[in-house]
Amino acid sequence: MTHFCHTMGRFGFSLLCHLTSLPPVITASTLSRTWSRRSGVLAGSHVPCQGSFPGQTWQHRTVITQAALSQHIQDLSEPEKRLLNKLYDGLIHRQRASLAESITLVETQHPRKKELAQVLLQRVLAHRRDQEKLNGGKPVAFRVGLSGPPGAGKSSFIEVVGKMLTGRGHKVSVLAVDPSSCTTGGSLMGDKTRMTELSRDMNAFIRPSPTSGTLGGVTRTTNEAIVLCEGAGYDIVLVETVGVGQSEFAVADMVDMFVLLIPPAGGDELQGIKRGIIEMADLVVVTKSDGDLVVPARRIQAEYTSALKLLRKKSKIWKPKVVRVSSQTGEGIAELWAKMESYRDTMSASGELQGRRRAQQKVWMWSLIQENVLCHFQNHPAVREALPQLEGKVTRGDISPGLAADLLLKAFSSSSSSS
Ligand SMILES: Nc1nc2c(ncn2[C@@H]2O[C@H](COP(=O)(O)OP(=O)(O)O)[C@@H](O)[C@H]2O)c(=O)[nH]1
Ligand SMILES: [Mg+2]
Repeated sequence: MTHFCHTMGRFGFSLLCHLTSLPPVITASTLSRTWSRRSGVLAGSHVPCQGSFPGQTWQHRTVITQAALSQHIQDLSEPEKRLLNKLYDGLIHRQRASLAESITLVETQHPRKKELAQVLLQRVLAHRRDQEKLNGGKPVAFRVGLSGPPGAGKSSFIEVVGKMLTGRGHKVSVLAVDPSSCTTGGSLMGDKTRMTELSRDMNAFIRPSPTSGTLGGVTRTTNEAIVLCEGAGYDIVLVETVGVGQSEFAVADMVDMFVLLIPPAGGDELQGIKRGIIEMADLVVVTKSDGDLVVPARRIQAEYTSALKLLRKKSKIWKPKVVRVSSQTGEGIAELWAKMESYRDTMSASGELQGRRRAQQKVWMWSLIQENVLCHFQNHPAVREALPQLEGKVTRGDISPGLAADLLLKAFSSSSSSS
């Protein structure tokens, strides 16, 4: 176990190391067992072993959480404590600089700073729980994901909606998840340019995703940035993502409402929109419904309205709608927001929204575990040693990929549990 924690050297596993003196917890062998159920781990949401804590009571779990955190805090040096206090105080007193600095902390790749970020997040989460209690148990912020092909008009839409909302007294934060940033350094979306007014608004906070790292890393930090924005008093959190790769599915798993924006363009441009993502949408918005584009916008609206009727429903009580707006003329924007509020109120009153959030917490935890475990697996000495030869055999067709994977997992789990 010591070896496991040591080689891991990443957040999560050092926390687990702190926990090892407190039974019962997830151990390396539990994780290895989880790993051996390969298909589940790779399938993400269908992970068979849910890492439950057998025999635990609620109080027991609370004790463990507190013990883990206090153990963590004991390890903090004086300057680290001062830094965390400064960030936390600044954050809950709604200082933008503290929010920006806190997000930088959660985005770091530095192992120690990652741990500090988790301590800060725990404190902010506790603060948010208190706020929710004061709010009668209801969420303090509304999280909305906005996705669509490049050029669909997402940023222009956020600029107009954002300004309308700050004008009504809301505090709006905008987080951008840019999957292209992982490979190209951020070409698709690195534009604050369409949000010129919003970026000058003192009641708005705009933050692009970091320009390096894996999609898993970027989505982790987005999830954590949402918590920080809420802690800093932003009651509306908009998450913009380009409909490329898996990022839109990741965003759909971190928001209360997922909105798909579609431009009034012809077949080719819409080909890239995946059926799966239309199923995830709680609302479809046809953008740029102005001037010559009104006619094609109406046609697309009709097409999507009939397409939605054939798709699997995501919610028991909410029927996804297709609306038309123009960020240029402002037409349909206020009505659209009214629909989004009605969604929030309906889903919240039925408890479905809270249920979705609970499920998302679990998805989030598992994506962290996957990110960490995969990294550990790839860096494991036994795996590194066996990998080149087995990869060669698989590509030559000497052995099946399934057998190679089993052999690698065996090498990994046997040396993990013996260490
Ligand atoms: N006619 C019209 N053009 C728009 C509208 N909204 C955005 N655009 C244009 O569409 C292009 C892409 O907009 P942008 O907001 O950057 O799209 P994003 O890539 O989805 O964020 C820009 O040239 C905008 O000026 C609109 O409501 N009407
Ligand atoms: Mg954009």
